[in-house]
Amino acid sequence: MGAEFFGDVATVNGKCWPDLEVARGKYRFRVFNGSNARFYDLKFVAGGSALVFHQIGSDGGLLNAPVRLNRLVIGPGERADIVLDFAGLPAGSRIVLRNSAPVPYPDGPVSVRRGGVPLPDIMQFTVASQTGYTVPLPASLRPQPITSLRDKPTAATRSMTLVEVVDANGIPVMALLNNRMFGSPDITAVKSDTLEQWELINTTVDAHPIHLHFTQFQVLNRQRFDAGAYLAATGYTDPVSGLVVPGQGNAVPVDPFLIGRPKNAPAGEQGWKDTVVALPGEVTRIRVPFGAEAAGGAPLAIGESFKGEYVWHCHVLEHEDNDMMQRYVIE
Ligand SMILES: [Cu+2]
Repeated sequence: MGAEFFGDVATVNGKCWPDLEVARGKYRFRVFNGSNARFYDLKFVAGGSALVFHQIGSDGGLLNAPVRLNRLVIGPGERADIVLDFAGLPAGSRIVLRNSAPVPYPDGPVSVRRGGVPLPDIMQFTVASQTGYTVPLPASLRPQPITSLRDKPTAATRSMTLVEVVDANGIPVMALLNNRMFGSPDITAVKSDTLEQWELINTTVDAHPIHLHFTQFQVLNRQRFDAGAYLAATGYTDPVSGLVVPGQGNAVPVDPFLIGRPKNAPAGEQGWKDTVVALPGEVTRIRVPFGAEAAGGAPLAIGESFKGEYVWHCHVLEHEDNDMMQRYVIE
């Protein structure tokens, strides 16, 4: 796959290190990570401390209620709507949007070849003297709460693996879903208007923001597992070299390899998502509706049902292009 490219400058709306003058009030920022490979761990730093802000939306719309945060981790392709209140800051205050995410995320460089430079400063806000929008945030953000898919019946639970292919020198050459190349005819078929649980089993050392086309899903939980033992059980690896052979073997259920207990998705992920970060050595469980009627008629983020081919892929550009993208078909 070659190493991911990590640039040494970030742009915000096309500008390098911009400064935004703000009134003393609330601002809604629609944050989208459009970087090819870089994750961000963001804080709004004023006078050495991180400001509290509220997340009000995820990829697919508003959350049920504002979520109080002082940092936001966002992977490529993910979105978050946040509200930051500058009302309590004196005119002339400067707030720097700072990033502390190691790259590759989450553990940083494993070799010079895979190194990424840190990118601590993203942009600045300067507080002006005039008063801005000071109306309090509503306690609830939706007329009806989001339909929880947690206890809805599922038509299938699928083991979906994230796999890295390295050469004999340990240099990454490819990343794959279910150990299949993009052109493989061996794709997942789902039934229209059904709910499925996909278990994103990340056997690699990197985090992957996994994006499904067509639908908006919910993140159920994450749980650690023994990646080495799991990989051995899939038949993905050559028994002599120990290297993953693309196209070989099949995903198996991760249950016998689980470690510890599942962790529920954090509050900022308790909304509609179409991109979810699958951390290394973890299974990330998502509940995916494949059509508007997938939860017995309860309202979903998607309002239509379609059949045909869609794709799911990692949102790290160097991964999806080489070759971490698969078709799936809704029948
Ligand atoms: Cu990836």
